Amino acid sequence: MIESRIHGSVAVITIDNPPVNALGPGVMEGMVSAIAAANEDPQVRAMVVIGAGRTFIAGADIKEFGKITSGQRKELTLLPQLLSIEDSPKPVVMAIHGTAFGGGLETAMAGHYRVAVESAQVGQPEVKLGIIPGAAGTQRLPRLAGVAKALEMCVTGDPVPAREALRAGIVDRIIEGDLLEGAMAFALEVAGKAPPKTRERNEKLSAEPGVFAQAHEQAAKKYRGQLAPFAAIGAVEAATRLDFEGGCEREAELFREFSALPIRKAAVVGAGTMGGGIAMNYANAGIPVLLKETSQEALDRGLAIIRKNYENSVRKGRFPAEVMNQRLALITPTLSYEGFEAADIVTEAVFENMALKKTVFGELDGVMREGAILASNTSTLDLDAIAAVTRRPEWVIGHHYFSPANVMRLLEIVRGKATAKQVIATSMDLAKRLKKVGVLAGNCFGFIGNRMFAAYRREAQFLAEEGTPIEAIDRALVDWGMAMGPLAVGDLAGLDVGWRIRKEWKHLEKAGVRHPEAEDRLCEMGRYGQKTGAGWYRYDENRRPSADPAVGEMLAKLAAELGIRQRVSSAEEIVERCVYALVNEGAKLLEEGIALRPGDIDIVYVNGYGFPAWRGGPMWYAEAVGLETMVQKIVEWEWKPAGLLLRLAQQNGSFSK
Ligand code: ZOZ
Ligand code: NAD
Repeated sequence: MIESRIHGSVAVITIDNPPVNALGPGVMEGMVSAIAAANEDPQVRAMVVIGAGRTFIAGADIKEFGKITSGQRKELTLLPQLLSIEDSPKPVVMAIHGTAFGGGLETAMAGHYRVAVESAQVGQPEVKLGIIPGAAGTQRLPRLAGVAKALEMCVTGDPVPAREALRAGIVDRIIEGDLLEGAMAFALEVAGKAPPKTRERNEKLSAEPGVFAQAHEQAAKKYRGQLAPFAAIGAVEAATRLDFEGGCEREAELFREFSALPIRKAAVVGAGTMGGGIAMNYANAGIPVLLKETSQEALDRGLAIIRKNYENSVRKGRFPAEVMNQRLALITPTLSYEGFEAADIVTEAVFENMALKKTVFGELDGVMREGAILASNTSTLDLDAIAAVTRRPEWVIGHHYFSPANVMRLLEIVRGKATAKQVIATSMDLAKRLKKVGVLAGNCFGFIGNRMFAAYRREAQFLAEEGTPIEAIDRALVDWGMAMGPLAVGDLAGLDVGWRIRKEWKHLEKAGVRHPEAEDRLCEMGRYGQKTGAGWYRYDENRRPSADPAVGEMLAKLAAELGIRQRVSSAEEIVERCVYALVNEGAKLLEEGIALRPGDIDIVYVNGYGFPAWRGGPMWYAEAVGLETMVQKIVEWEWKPAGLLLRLAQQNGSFSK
C-alpha cells in the first residue's frame, strides 16, 4: 500500500490504495513509518510523497467515517500522525496530481512543501457532507493561504485549481511535465535546509476587522439552517486567536458539536402506519432503507400501503412510474436484523409500549455498529428510560414524525438527557435532507406536539361525549382552518395508538378528574380508525369517510352510563375549547423549557398538525385573540390556567418577550 524507494538522495514514498488513495486503515501508518525510515537512512536528504494511479490522496475513507466521527475518533484522528510528518527533520515534499481533498489536503499541508501539476485541485469539501475538517485543516490552511482564502475554502467547500492554490500560497510550485521528476528536483533544491513547519507559520493569521462577522452574515443567507458552515467559520476564527494546539482543540470541539454525521444507509423497525411512511421519507431522499417487521403478513401489509401511496402519487402526475420503482427499490423488507450493522441510523416505530421498546432497543444495541444513531418515533414515552437499556444513551434520540409520515413536514427531534450534541446536529441536518422541518424538543410526556394534542383532543372527545355530533366538531375546526378535524385525525393516526398511550400513562390519571372514554370504547369495538376501515367514521378503500350510526349509539350509551349531561355546543364553543386547550398547554411547555420559544410551538402545529398557517400557530393566535380574553374563558370553564399565561395576561405581556 505504501512503497518507499530511494533515488539518489531522495526517498520517494508512493501511496497505492486504489481507486483514489483514500486514507483507509494502514495508509497513514504506512506513510509515517516510511518517513521515519527515510529519516534514519543517512543516504536520504529529502523525501517526496506521491500518489499512485490517477490522484494524490482524494480524502478520508468514507467507510472509516462512522468510526472517526463516533466516540472512537480520538484514537483514529490523524492529528498526531500529521504532526509526526511535519516534525520530520528532513524535508517532505508533497507531490499532488488529481485531487487533494479533505484529509488529502490536510496531509499535504503537514508536509513542508507542496508541488502540483497544473490540472490538480485542492479543497476542504467537508461542509458538503455536513461536517468540518477534522485534522487541523482549519488551522493549517489559514497559515498557508491567509484567513480570507481559508474561510472561503472551508465554508463553501469548493475546490481550488492548482494555479489559484499557487497564488494563495497553498502550493509552492507548479510542475510542468513529469510530476515525480519535478518533485524530486524540487526536493534536491530544498534538501539540507531547515524544513518549514506549516503550524509555525503565523505571519498570515491576522484577519481584517469584521471578516468573521461578514462571513457569518453571508453564510446566514446562503446556508440557512445548516450547521457545518458556521462551525467552519468558528474553527478558522480560532486559528487567529489561539495557538495551533488550542485551535486544533477548538476544531475538534466544533467538529463534535456541530458537524452532522453522514447518513448513507438507514433502517426502520416496524412497518405500520408510521414505519412505512418513515421508510418512504428515506427512499424519497435517495437513502437506502431496511424495513423490519415481525411477520411476513405485517411486512406485506406495510409494503402494500407504501406501494399504494406511491401509485396514487404517480396517478396524480407527481412523478413518473420510473421514480416510484426507484424509490421502491431502495426499501428492503426484512424479518431479521441482517444488514442493520451497516446502517448509519435506525428508527424504531413499533407499538407504543415501553416494555416492547426496551426490548427492541436492547436488540438494536447489540446489532448496530458504534457511531450509529438509534432513534425512536415514540409519541409520548420517556426517551431516557428507552436510552437507559442501551450501553450508549448518548446515541439515542427521539425522531418524532407525524401521520401521514411521508407527507407531514414536521420532525420533532427529542433530546434525551444524555443525547450527544452531534446526534442532535445530525438529526437537524437529516431533517433537511428528508425535506422536513426539524424542531428540537425536551423530553416529557408527549414532548411539544402530543402534550398539546392530548389536551386539544381531550376537549374534542368531551364535546362528543356531551352530545355534540362528531361531524359538527370536526366541521367547526375545519371551517376555522384546521386541515382536518380532531376526531378524523384520530382515525388517521390510529385510535389504538391513543389507547396504548393511555394504558402506558394510566398512573398519571388523577382520581376525580374527568378523562375521555369514547376512544377506548371505539378501540374495544375493534374500530382503530383508517387502518381497520372504521373508527369515528367508516372508511372506503380510498380512505373516504362516511358517518356511522354505530358511533352515535356508543356515545349515547356511554353518556347515560357516566351520567354526562347532553347538550349541543356551538361552532364557536367547539373552536374555543379545543384551541384554548392547545394554547394553555403550550404555555406550560414554555414555562417548563420543553419548548425553547413560542415560535417552535407554532412551527410544530403548522407543520405537524395542519394548523392554519395564516393564523400563525397557536401561540401567535393566542396573542391575536388577547391573552386576557383567553384567561377569562379558561377561568370561566374552571380549567387551571398555565402560570405563564396568567402572568402574561395580567402584565399585558407577550410570549415572545
Ligand atoms: O389533511 C392533511 C393534513 O395535514 N391533516 C392533518 C394531519 C395531522 O394532524 N397529523 C398529525 C397526526 S398526530 C401525529 O402524527 C403525532 C402522534 O404521535 C400521534 C400519536 C397518537 C395520537 C392519538 C390519536 C388517537 C393531509 C396532509 C393529511 C391531507 O392533505 P390534503 O387534504 O391536502 O389532501 P390530499 O389528498 O391532497 O393529500 C396530500 C398528500 O397526502 C397524501 N395522503 C393523504 N392521506 C394520507 C396520505 N398519504 C398516506 N397516508 C394517508 N393517510 C396524499 O396521497 C397526497 O400525496 P401526493 O403525493 O399524492 O400529493
Ligand atoms: P402501528 O400499530 O401501525 O405499527 C406498529 C408496527 O410495529 C406493527 O406493524 C407491528 O407489527 C410492528 N412491530 C411490533 N413489534 C415489532 C418488533 N419487535 N419488530 C418489528 N416490528 C414490530 O403503529 P404506528 O402508528 O405506526 O406507531 C408506531 C410508533 O410510532 C408508536 O410508538 C407510536 O406512538 C408512534 N407514532 C405514531 C403516530 C401515528 O400517528 N400513528 C405518529 C407519531 C408517532
